[in-house]
Amino acid sequence: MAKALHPQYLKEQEKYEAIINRKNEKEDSFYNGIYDRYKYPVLTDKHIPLAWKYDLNPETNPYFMERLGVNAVFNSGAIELNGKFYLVARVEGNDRKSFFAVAESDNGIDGFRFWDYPILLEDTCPEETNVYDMRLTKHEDGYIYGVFCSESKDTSVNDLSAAVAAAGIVRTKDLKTWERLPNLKTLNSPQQRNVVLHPEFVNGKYAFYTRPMDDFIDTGSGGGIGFGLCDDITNAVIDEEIITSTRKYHTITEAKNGAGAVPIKTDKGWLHVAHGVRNTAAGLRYVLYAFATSLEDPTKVIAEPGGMLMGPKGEERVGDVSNVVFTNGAIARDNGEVYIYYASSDTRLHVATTTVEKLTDYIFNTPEDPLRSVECVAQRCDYIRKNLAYLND
Ligand code: M1P
Repeated sequence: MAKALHPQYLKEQEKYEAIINRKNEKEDSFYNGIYDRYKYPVLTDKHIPLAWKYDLNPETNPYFMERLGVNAVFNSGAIELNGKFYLVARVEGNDRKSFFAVAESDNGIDGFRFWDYPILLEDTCPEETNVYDMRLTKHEDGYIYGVFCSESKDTSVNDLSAAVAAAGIVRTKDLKTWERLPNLKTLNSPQQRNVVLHPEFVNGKYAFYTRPMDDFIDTGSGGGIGFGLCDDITNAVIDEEIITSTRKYHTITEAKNGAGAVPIKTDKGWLHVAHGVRNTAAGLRYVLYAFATSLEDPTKVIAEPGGMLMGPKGEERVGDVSNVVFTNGAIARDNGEVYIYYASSDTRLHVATTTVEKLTDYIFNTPEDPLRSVECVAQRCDYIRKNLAYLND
């Protein structure tokens, strides 16, 4: 017998299919030679299947009301498996709780469709209130690891908003069955966010990029992106964190920074796309920046261009947390293409495409930040002088 369906369901379902099937295209008006931006976001709240939000039975939902609304879809881990592109997105319900869900596409720039169900993590942490920002690492041990922020209420202080951030760890082989491992322990850092698992063993150990923090929002004495080793991923403990990319005064990383996508291995070094945060009168501003670390010693930064790789543009500037671009996932394909998935203003997810060759050129041949205006002007004048001489030659 045919099911009774609300007429509005049919209209909304049509709109949903139109969003999923919308072709994306490069944004012509944008050019910097480093990467391409795209006209449409790849994931938004409109990509959420109707069955996640509405009771579809007209008898129990005669007005076809959203019962479990979704507010935003943003920071996503990314991975390519068997030629398909997968995102493990941060989906935030109207209730402010985030969760993870897998979206799949054939080409990585459009057509992302969520699987039927979001990921239901094993409930191993009774104090955990919120989870978000999963980084997906295809590790040489054969597992795909998801490292994410596991947030709990801080009950040690008399402040309703006080929270503690830790790094949660799960692993899978197929993105369908997930095994939860104990949270990472960093003996010298009270809080952790933006933790990324390195894809290879280092000195025979699991290696994590960390972000030592004294507090839930402020990194305090945390000097930048850390790096630590642990023997056993099923009981991951890091006793020493070495700072790799440091925070610097009057730069895009002054307030804090954090590892983003899993680093990309090249002949010249590991390429990192991370985020930097500075304070402004309008609040924190988050941008992306890039650097490279040595193949022999992944803690050693060997190239770090000055300034940002990407900042929020146009509509990207506005959202639930405005003036933010953030990445926790990129896909580097065997053919050299790189897909950087970045969210804007904690509201929606976009893609920017480039190649390993271009990213390497950008990282190794873009000048460093001289850190003082007078030296920055001298740097720019030197550029202009060379260019004018070249043009007038
Ligand atoms: O709101 C901007 C971002 O804030 C956090 O990043 P960080 O730990 O560097 O401050 C994260 O919670 C991230 O999810 C969010 O996009």
